[in-house]
Amino acid sequence: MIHEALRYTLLLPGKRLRGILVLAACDLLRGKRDSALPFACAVEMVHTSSLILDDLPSQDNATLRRGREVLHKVVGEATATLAAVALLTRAFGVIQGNRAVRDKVRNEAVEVLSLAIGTDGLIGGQVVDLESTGRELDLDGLEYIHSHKTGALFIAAAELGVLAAGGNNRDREALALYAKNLGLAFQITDDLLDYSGDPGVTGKDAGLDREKTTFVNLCGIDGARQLVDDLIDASVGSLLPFGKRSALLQALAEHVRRRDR
Ligand code: GRG
Repeated sequence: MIHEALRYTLLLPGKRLRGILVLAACDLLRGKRDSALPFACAVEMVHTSSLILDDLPSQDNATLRRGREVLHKVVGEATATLAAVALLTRAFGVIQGNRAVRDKVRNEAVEVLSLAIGTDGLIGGQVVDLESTGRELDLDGLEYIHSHKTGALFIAAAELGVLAAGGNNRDREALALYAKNLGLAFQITDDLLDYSGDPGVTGKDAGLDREKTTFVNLCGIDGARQLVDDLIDASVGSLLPFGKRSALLQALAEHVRRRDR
């Protein structure tokens, strides 16, 4: 039962964007796919863990995820919570099991991922988000929440790709900036889809954010679209030093600009 619960949300068709980001960042720097794959899997496990927790009645109280009933509706809240913790824990085992990279790289990967999840990352963003429900937020407050809740894992994904490839600090800074802007743009498109997306296409509830401040109700649809454009342009701008090799990461950013799921 617990293993079925672990597999349920993880193996439903998510977009795997964060995992793809790990692999694409590693490819860009001519790293080996085998070095990056375990890191990509770990990032997707962490992401799935966060989705399961986020969907719980005590948090977003969602009903639909990846086109199916949320995990806690299938196995109950207790088992869903344990599945999320198990996925999170196992993600670090998968990083440590990556024998294609040196010890130093594995250790750094653990540090990057744990910081991204922690109180200065996903958890920090989620706490402020929960505390802000029903309260007015300004653009800075909203950006704080989403650069932590969503952006932190995008940045970690890019950094893990750089680590897997043995990239230098300049590569790491450029790709972290790419991922920071991409993550925020992704979140704004998420708000746009919550407002006007089709659950049959997105695979998740629409209108869950109605009680919250979102980029759409703060900036309007056109304002939110403009922000997405600016952020995507900025993220693509960070790829300039890499020339043609960055085609895949550019395409990923363009996909986020136009996505409908
Ligand atoms: C302990 C890992 C952990 C987290 C605890 C619950 C929580 C803190 C944070 C919530 C983070 C969260 C769910 C942010 C929302 C990010 C977001 C836009 C998710 C949707 O991502 P998609 O559309 O989903 O990429 P798919 O299903 O395609 O993977």
